[in-house]
Amino acid sequence: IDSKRKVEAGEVVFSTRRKIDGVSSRDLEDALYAFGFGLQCSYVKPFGEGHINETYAVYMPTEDGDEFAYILQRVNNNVFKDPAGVMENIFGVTEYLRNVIREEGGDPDRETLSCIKTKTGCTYFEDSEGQPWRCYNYIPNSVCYQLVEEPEQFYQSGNSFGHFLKQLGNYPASSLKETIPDFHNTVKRFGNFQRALHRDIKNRAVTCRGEISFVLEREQDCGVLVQQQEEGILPLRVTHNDTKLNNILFDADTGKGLCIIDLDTIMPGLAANDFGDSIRFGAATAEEDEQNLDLVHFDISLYELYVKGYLEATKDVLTPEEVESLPWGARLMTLECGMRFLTDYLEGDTYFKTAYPEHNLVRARTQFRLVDEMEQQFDRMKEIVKKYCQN
Ligand code: ADP
Ligand code: GN1
Ligand code: MG
Repeated sequence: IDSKRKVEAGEVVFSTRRKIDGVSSRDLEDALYAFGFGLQCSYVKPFGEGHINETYAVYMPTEDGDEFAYILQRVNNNVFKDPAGVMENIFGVTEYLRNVIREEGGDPDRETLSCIKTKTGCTYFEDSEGQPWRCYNYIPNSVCYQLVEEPEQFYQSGNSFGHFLKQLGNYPASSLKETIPDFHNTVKRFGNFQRALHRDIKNRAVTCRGEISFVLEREQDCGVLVQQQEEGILPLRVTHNDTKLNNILFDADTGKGLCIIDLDTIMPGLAANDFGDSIRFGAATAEEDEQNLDLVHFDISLYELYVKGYLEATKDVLTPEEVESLPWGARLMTLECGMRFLTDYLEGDTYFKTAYPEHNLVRARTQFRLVDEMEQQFDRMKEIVKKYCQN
């Protein structure tokens, strides 16, 4: 893509083929027109590091030059089968959050996403191939991290995700569509893994025997939180379900957590899973697809900072059972994610975007390394949670 070129009416913006159903430049262009930017926009470029959707930065001309003004996304409808339901959830939640933020004296335009409708008033645009596109205002003066750069950021992240849970405490959960059924049902995820292993359609099982055993040995663990939820010990709340560090924007000036983004998977779920998914991603010393496992560790001091931030925001609302479930959330979200990567590897990489054939296997390995280290430090993880509950 030539990111400096002005887009003329009817002109091809760029052509690039991506792994998941490459986006045609024509569809991207149609989407720009649908949201009303066709003629005005300066240029568009691919953006972000997500594994599922396609994200683009839309630049608009201003007196001082081109400005990053909108986020345009093509939603992966292989993963999200009901895009209208996804958008309904997001509109409902962000509208609700705007009121909560106003009551708190905050700025709703910066502290939650602002969705933009199409020129015809729809929540999303469907392109010629039936693929859904949606648009948000870009939140200016914000930063997003792939890896914790300063420990304080992880404290901020815990505090923001905790605050988010609290803000949505009274949201009518029953109005939410279950956009991906059984998304964090670790027992079902284990079942999917077993099926992929039995089918072994790509004959890849032979290349990952150690990783397969790692999962099979942990079948019992998969049921720990699911069972507590089914027995009514753990309540369902409105949860985010994809609480990676790169799904929160920080204020570029103050460094404080600013806005929770990537709301596609907002659904009823367990607090422990949101907590755990954050730990999985953010308390790791290397990126999710680091090939050198010597660099991949679970950093318990980062874990402690997250616990501190998270419990400061939530200890009044979580039940004692929920608080106790948090360390299990970390272990199980990490195991589940590794299992999902391994499943996708066995199935031939049909779900997550991959850049090379072993990409999903590499990702699974980092997750299992983290699980292993969490298991070894599990008592300490529980003590840390207790410590910040009492303060
Ligand atoms: P994905 O589902 O692909 O992860 P996200 O919605 O998380 O997509 O967006 C990808 C990236 O785009 C984010 O990590 C963040 O850097 C940036 N981003 C998304 N929405 C906004 C926004 N409204 N303002 C600023 N940056 C954003
Ligand atoms: C996907 O879209 P993205 O990159 O934020 C996935 C998460 C995984 C994550 C692993 C809808 O998130 O569940 O934890 O990759 N999202 C979906 O990095 O499956
Ligand atoms: Mg994201």
